Amino acid sequence: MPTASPQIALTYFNAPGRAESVRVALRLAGQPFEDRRLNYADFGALKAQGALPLGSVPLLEVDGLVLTQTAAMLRYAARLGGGELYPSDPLQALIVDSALDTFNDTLSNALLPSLYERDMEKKLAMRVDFAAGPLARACAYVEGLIARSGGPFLLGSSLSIADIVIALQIGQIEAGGLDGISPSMLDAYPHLKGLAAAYRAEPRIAG
Ligand SMILES: N[C@@H](CCC(=O)N[C@@H](CS)C(=O)NCC(=O)O)C(=O)O
Repeated sequence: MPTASPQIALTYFNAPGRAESVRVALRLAGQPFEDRRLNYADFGALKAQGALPLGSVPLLEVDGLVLTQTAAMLRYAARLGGGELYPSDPLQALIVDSALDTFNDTLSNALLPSLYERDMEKKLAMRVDFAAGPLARACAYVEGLIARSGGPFLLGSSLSIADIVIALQIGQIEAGGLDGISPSMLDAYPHLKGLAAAYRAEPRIAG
């Protein structure tokens, strides 16, 4: 049975990747957690031992129970923090989940093969396809959702778990962190750039 103050450990690579949003959401919830960071050898060893239920990370261990799926972890962190980061209204929650899955699931999975590609020429060719296809579609879709609310965040003035995921990924592109993806491609998406800027300026993030 869960306790009032759960013992939590988050396991991921020593990188932002999929886990950074969960780290941020747990911090915003005021929830202490052990931040377990793996190198590739550690990851391989855990996988070989069968310690990763789906063969992947992040993992969230709550009072000894090992769970997977980033989006579920984010919703859990939001509930631990009193629900501020996840709306109770069904339609608002649907919008948050839809944008969250678009960036955390669809986009991350589409990017993954090029992250693993070692041949730079092939990697850059994959990135051209990624930018023109999944990235452009995801950006246009979420741009429209932010425009609908008036921004700066997905639902307007209040930060949600989807904003954390989107802002971290847009921030990576703005910083030139993805080979072959020019930060200037974001000029077509002023609301996404505005969301990332508002996230960085948010006192709970910036402070
Ligand atoms: N649906 C899962 C996907 C997790 C996932 O694909 N994790 C990647 C790292 S970002 C991984 O562990 N890849 C290594 C592998 O599959 O061998 C989630 O959202 O947490």
